[in-house]
Amino acid sequence: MTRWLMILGFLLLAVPAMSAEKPNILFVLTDDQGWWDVGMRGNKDLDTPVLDALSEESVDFSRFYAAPVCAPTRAGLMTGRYCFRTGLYNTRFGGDTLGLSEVTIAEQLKKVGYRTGCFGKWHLGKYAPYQPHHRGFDEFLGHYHGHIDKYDYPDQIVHNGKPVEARRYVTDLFTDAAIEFIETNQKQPWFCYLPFNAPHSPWVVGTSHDGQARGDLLINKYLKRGLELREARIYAMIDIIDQNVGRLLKRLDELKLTDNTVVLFMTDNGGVSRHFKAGLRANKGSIYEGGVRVPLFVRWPKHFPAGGRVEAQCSHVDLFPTFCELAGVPLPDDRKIDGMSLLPLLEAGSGQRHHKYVYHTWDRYFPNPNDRWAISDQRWKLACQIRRGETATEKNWQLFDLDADLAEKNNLADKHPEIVRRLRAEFLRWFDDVTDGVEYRPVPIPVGHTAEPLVEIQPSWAKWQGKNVTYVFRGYDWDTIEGWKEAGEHATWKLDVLRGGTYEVAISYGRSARGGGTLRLSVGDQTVECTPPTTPTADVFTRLDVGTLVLSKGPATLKAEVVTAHGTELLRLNRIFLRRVPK
Ligand SMILES: [Ca+2]
Repeated sequence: MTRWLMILGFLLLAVPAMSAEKPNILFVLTDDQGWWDVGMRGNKDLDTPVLDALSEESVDFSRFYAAPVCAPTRAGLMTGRYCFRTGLYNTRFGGDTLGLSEVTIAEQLKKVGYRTGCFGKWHLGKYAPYQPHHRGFDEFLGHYHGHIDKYDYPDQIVHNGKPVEARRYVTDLFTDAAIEFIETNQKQPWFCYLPFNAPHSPWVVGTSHDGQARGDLLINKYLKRGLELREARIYAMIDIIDQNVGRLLKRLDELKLTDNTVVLFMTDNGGVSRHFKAGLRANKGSIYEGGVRVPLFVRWPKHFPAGGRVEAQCSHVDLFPTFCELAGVPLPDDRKIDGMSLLPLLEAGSGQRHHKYVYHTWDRYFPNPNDRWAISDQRWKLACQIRRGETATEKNWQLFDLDADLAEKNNLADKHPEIVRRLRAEFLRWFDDVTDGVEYRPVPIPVGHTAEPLVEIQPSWAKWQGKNVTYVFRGYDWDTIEGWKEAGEHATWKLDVLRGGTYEVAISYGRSARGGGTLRLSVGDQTVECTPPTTPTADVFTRLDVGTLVLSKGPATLKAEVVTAHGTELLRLNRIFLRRVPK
């Protein structure tokens, strides 16, 4: 009998506690909400009662770091690897595409029976097969790009690859979809990733007949507190996020899922609001604390101590291994995973040390180890950030004692040259490691994928050449290439033709009555030409069928070129459409 009890006891000990119940994971990520944009950080002018209460039930990370901008953080969240390892290096120009050899957290969790949903902003690839429903998510409702223009009745929403009309304010819409996903899948473990696109610009609250009243009330509430209009709009958007997190948590309670659901709240990079900064320096895009320090709090009742506080510096790349450990799925063993599971810190509800070093860098174009970078060893932070167009020297290096100088005001580099040398050497070692053997270039646009017979070729992926021709950023879907004035001015796109065949070619464009001319579109020796008619103004876009091109399988270059132009400009080119004609 004793022997059997011993064996039983051994068996109980041998089974990891986690395998008995795989917790659901609800991961709420917001966009451009700063470390200071929550009431719990001392922000008295912003109402986030739900987030404040959630943080008290959670383990709160006071030194949690994301990348300075959107897509790099998302690459790290999805893979547990710093973005440069994944080939992702930008937020636009096709450099915001997560390489297909990467393993996403959704793919990992599916291995052990999770249902996976993503509702919101993806920003890791626009085209099939880079879209989330091809990267491990059973369901995706949201948008692919870095931002959209219409937050109320949004027009750029796709559901598992299909465009849909959406009759809601976008934050309410994504929350509805997340709740429906949770209700549908409540009998099995699920991973619900909810990357809200708010409060990213444009700072739009309600504008529709049934949304404007709430928007006006919220904006007025914050204007009355003395905020400027821009700030009031951002706070109103955060207020709506808070209300929606409240709806989610209430539904978890009603479904009796709270005890078996790990809830995380995090933001994807530093904030853009300026009304209250909690003492942090700079904003989104910067390597100072205001650009990279973000809120993270994590709740799992009866497992993680409510009110816990972790002071150790941790990184967004840590969530991938944390989720894997929670779900009981081993990490991929064929690649370097930069993150380390946060589970020991979460279970303890405290901790002073985790990563020996965290690293920050961001350049608009390509990885650059010299001009905008920082490294911290928990106490000491070496930082360099210079204006664009300048070249950094050692004189630009600044050393801060984060324990004593949260605001990064007192440069101590001259006093501690040995710390400066150590941190700079470690940063360069890291940079060389994460960029080793990786080529940074826009991913060629896949054309002819079976899931996407119609491909929209967008301006931001182009290279353009000519005296006048230029790219104009207006929020991805409204971008143009304009200024086509002289014969030979052109733009090119790299394609990867997955299936050869005949493709119908159309363009979306605007053309002033004062402009006009002939545009040639070509792939290799295949060409079509068009003379776009005038549109009501150059900023009103219409669609024009141009003809067909026969494309061969493999890499190709699509070229748009001025044949003749007269007047102000040939056109403003907003899109090229390639649709594969079925055989
Ligand atoms: Ca962002």
